[in-house]
Amino acid sequence: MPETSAIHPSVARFVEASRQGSRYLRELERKLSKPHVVARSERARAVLRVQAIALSAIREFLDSHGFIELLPPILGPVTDPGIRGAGQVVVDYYGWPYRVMSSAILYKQAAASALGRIYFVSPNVRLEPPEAALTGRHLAEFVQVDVEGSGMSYEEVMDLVEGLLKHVVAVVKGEAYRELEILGRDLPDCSDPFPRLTHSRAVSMLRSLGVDADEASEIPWDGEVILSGLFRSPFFITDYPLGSRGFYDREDPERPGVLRDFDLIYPEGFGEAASGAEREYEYERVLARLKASGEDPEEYGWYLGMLADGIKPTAGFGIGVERLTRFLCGLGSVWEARLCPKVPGVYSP
Ligand code: ASN
Repeated sequence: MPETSAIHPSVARFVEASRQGSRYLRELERKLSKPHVVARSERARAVLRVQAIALSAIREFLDSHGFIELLPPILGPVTDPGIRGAGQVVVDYYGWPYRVMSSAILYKQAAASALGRIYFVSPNVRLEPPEAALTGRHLAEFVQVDVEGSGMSYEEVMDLVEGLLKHVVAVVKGEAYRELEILGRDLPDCSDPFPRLTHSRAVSMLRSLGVDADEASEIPWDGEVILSGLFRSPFFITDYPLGSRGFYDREDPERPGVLRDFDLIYPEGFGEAASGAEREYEYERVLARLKASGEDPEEYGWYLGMLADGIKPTAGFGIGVERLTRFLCGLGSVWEARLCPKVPGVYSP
């Protein structure tokens, strides 16, 4: 285990409180039933102001790097299945079963192939399992800034998201110092290059701490918090194993079984910030990956049709806005980063 001082006290307090399980959740449900009261507090107003400043810093950064903002898709015949077991929301769209976007990944590939560098500020819905309410970092409804560029490598995308986060932290430190003071948040220094470690290195680090982690799978949620607590600055985990992520993360042609992808992780126990990758874009390869991940290619008609026509290779990432807010403000749980949060399994307006 890391020294406890490396985990931010508010994360440690949340972990402690959430041990009460359903008692904690009932208490939360009571609180969330009155959003007008919660939002009146000085603390909530400071959090939402930091979020607004961060969001405009993100737009400023991406716009100045040649990305154009597109309006996000909300509904579609199919959506991202690579969401770690979370359920999708199906609505009746004139008799067709349509999905509420769990992520805009399929549309990002279409858009970046045609337009070059694009982003969506994209609302996503994922019916996470109820136990995700106790991780402090899951909401059933959240917003991610979903970025994609054609012809980019995943190394270039990591440089981009690193630059973006550094910019946001600098702007927030400069423009929101009063809010950070109200929140008692002393943001860690993010100016040094972010360390990059491979997935297999991350797994061996966890194992050496006695934490169960598997070479063939994603890093488990609790393992990620522990790893995150070992670092003083954000860091990347790269090169996830084939089968552990969405079918669209590109397999390295020279290293079969290894994906050209990454997660960006916040320090101090705050966990995942962003995930990204180079994409599979060739029809045959995508078809094979879809099938291997248990998806029905029939459902991906427009997408496979697009790939059969041919698209450019693209790469990108998505950064969660509520998780970013949680990190910037030093919040115990991500629910504080929304006016009316949808915490998995918790009834709320
Ligand atoms: N936005 C992520 C990405 O670009 C995908 C996701 O949200 N599942 O890789």
